[in-house]
Amino acid sequence: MKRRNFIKAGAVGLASPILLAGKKKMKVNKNNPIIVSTWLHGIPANEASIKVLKKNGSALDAVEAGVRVTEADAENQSVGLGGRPDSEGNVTLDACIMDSDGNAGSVAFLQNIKHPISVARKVMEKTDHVMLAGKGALKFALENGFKKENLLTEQSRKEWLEWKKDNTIKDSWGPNDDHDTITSLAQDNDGNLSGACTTSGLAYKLHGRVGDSPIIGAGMYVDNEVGAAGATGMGELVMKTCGSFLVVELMRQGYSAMEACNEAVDRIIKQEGGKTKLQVGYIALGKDGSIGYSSIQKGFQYALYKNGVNKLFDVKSLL
Ligand code: SD4
Repeated sequence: MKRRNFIKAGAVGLASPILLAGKKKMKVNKNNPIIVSTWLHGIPANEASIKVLKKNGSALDAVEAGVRVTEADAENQSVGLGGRPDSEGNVTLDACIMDSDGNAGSVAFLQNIKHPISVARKVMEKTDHVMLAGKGALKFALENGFKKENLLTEQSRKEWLEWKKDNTIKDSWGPNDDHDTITSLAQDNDGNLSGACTTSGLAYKLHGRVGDSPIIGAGMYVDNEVGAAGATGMGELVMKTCGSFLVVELMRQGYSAMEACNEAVDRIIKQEGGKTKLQVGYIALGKDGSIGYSSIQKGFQYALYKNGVNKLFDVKSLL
């Protein structure tokens, strides 16, 4: 392209309605705290977050307190303690957190620490890095006062041994219906947004596999001017479409929280050739207090705290 044409094309781009829409100032929801979290375990997580927000706490403290409840729940086999192990019997955890100033922290492939979300927060607050992984993340956690514990419960160990009897990685690795990562998004009294995401990832994954959940912009993303979004489901599909960033960016361009979630799910379906058996679900929380949610398959649920009520909702799937 000749330089003059290039400049002309650039000028047309700048004047496009999409970009102008992106400059629109959004109404800010204040003094009306909102929390939206994935799945049924979002209900007790929201309860813990509400306590923080009712005391005028920050959205950041709220989401951390919320997902810590899920991480500590040994009955929950998708997050923290009691999480299903990888194919070799190791519980490996992924988590990320992001605040209203655009700060972010994350840990990936972390073992033997019950609260990866709090390690992620420490990475955000105590280092110049965003992400620590594996042995380095564990070393950092131990140096910062976290205790090493066995996270493989008897129940999860038994199920893994059963799985090992008649499954090989090749024929069975992939999605199952029992993976329920928690992503939680909150807006505090000041209207500020934050988000947290934590998981043990796909059950019986290959040793070393990291999903979308610790990746800023994939598993979760916050832009305090516009909104926040988070994901659950098959992480590979979320990573390949930069899912949570996409949802927030679409909101910046003028899409509603709901339209943005639907478009991000639709993007995955298109990329998969129009049909897939895999599941991905998104939740979104707009700066104006609006809510969005969407999923590929039936079965996705989200827990919403708004106007003093904490309630579980079913999501109508796109496929
Ligand atoms: C992952 N996204 O590791 C996670 C799994 C998940 O609900 O979300 N399960 O791919």
